[in-house]
Amino acid sequence: MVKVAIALGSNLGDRLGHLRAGLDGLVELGAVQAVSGVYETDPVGGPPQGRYLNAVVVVETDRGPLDVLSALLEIERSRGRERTVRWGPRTLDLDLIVYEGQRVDLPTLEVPHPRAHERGFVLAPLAEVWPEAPLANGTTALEALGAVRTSGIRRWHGSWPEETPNLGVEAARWVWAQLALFGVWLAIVIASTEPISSTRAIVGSIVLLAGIATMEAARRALGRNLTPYPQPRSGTTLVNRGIYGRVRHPIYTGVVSSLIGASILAGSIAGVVFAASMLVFFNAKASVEERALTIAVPEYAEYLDTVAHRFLPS
Ligand code: A4P
Ligand code: MG
Repeated sequence: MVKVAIALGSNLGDRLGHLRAGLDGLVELGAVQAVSGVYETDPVGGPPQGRYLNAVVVVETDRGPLDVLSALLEIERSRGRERTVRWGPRTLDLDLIVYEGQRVDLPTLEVPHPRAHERGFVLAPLAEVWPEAPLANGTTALEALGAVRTSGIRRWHGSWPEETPNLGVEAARWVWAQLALFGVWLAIVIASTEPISSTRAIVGSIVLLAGIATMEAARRALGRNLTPYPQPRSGTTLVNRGIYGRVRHPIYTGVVSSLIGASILAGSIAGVVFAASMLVFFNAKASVEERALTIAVPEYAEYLDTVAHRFLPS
């Protein structure tokens, strides 16, 4: 039995579904020894394309290297893999990274993989499950990982073969940070409140009510999908109806509008400025949320193209 490392990658369609199907196929090769966590990685090389999900699986097999390669190509084909552009987007890519104790240098197969030691998206998951894996440049996976850039690589929590990848403790940190910002806003408003004119009272009331109405419309459309965390609930479905057909994050629009309205009513200019600047925070939170949603609900990728704006319709 020989230990082999196989790298999995997908950036088209149901990325997680493709990785899971890849793993199911690899079980046929022998005994699965280890499965890395799932990593979301910025694309390297090729044309502009979406982010990848990458992982590495270690298998003990009695098959030869060429036999392993043909099994990998067969699994890729079963997931509708098409080769049109070099390093282009793909439903499923399976690369043989290491075949323990053997080097192969053929036109159809090079092992260890000739570029693995330069690529963070292979090294991060490989070092997790097989840090001593011997690479083409003579280093181990862990050594090579120390020498490459790892920005643009995010490890998701959870065991991806069974669970939806999640943000771990980061999800709760976003909610705590949001509560802290609400507290700061309130303290600012209390410290800077001034009497206001009747015109300002009307404007403030309109902005506050518009904010509340927006939040309510969003709450109704979301139903049981509603959560304060940037991590979707399990079983979340795509909501693209109602207000979600106009903007992707109407609750944040509603929150900020309500806080601005309340600040106007309190006569706090500083409160208005602080509430408006909270959009920077909500923009960052929405970006993490969208990454989590695109993994959990693959159709969200298309929704991102269809509904172009996060907070305000154009
Ligand atoms: N082939 C030769 N050696 C191998 C090997 N060790 N494993 C031959 C698998 N195949 C190997 O494969 C073309 C031919 O390479 C196969 O028919 C086989 O006979 P391919 O799958 O069309 O090529 P590829 O995988 O696109 O290219 P390459 O160069 O093996 O992969 P790279 O360099 O890893 O680039 N960015 C992110 N973030 N994540 C990714 O997963 N992947 C690539 C592919 C580019 N950018 C990426 C990712
Ligand atoms: Mg490949």
